[in-house]
Amino acid sequence: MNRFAFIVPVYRHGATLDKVVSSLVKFNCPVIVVDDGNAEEDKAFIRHAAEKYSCVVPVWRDKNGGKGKAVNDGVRKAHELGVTHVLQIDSDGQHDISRVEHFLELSEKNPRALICSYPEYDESAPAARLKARKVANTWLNIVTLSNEIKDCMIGFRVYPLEPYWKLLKSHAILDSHMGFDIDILVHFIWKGIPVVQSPVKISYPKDGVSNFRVVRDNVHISLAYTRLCIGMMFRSPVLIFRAIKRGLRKNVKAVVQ
Ligand SMILES: Nc1nc2c(ncn2[C@@H]2O[C@H](COP(=O)(O)OP(=O)(O)OP(=O)(O)O)[C@@H](O)[C@H]2O)c(=O)[nH]1
Ligand SMILES: [Mg+2]
Repeated sequence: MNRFAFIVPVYRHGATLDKVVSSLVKFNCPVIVVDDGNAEEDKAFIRHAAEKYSCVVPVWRDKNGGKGKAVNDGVRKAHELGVTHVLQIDSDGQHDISRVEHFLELSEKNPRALICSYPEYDESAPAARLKARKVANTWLNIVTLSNEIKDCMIGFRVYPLEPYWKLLKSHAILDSHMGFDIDILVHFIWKGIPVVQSPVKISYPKDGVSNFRVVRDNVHISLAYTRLCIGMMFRSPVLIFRAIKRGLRKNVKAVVQ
């Protein structure tokens, strides 16, 4: 049996935190809420959640460091708590929380795997964000030499803790901001961790707060992919070998059918 915790990083999303946490309480798992150096107003929402729900474990970061640093601090806390798997969910309430149960079940069935969501957008999604995502996903195919992963940037995922912890201990360079979700996914794939994918609906509420900064975050994503391209070159023999194996498996399946 997996032992789960949730990790909810928070930056300027205090107002939507209660909605997210209140839907997670029924799973009877620790909900690690990471304050990423918020202003007092948002810190107060986190304090309030910790008082209201006994499952909330707050983690306080002095300064804002970016989603990557916040999630990694959440993983350190999860390790202290002795859990085996963490489900990371954003605090802005954009992810369809009704999918949590299904993702936990997928993780129970595939304990070694990273359970990775891919977004199903409605008409509220900004067109520029969708285009940027397509570009980022193309680069994912390049640095993994595979076209099997549908999305590289979504936050809604269940990570097995052991490989995540090893990655942190190995001091692998992981982006602190918007490149983080890409970086961590690619490192898991390079390590040969199986990835199970399932969709999650994403909505952009009209009054929603986005921390996305076009220049800063695109620079972070570009730098992350530059590093990953270099990493891919060193790993290319293994990645090519895996790609050939995958191709052969597909051919065998085609013959059997
Ligand atoms: N962007 C960002 N998010 C942070 C930071 N620290 C913690 N977070 C949390 O990380 C999650 C993702 O942040 P969002 O700003 O929603 O990023 P996103 O969902 O990729 O971008 P949008 O498509 O604009 O919503 C949220 O729960 C944030 O509160 C930070 O410094 N920057
Ligand atoms: Mg968001």
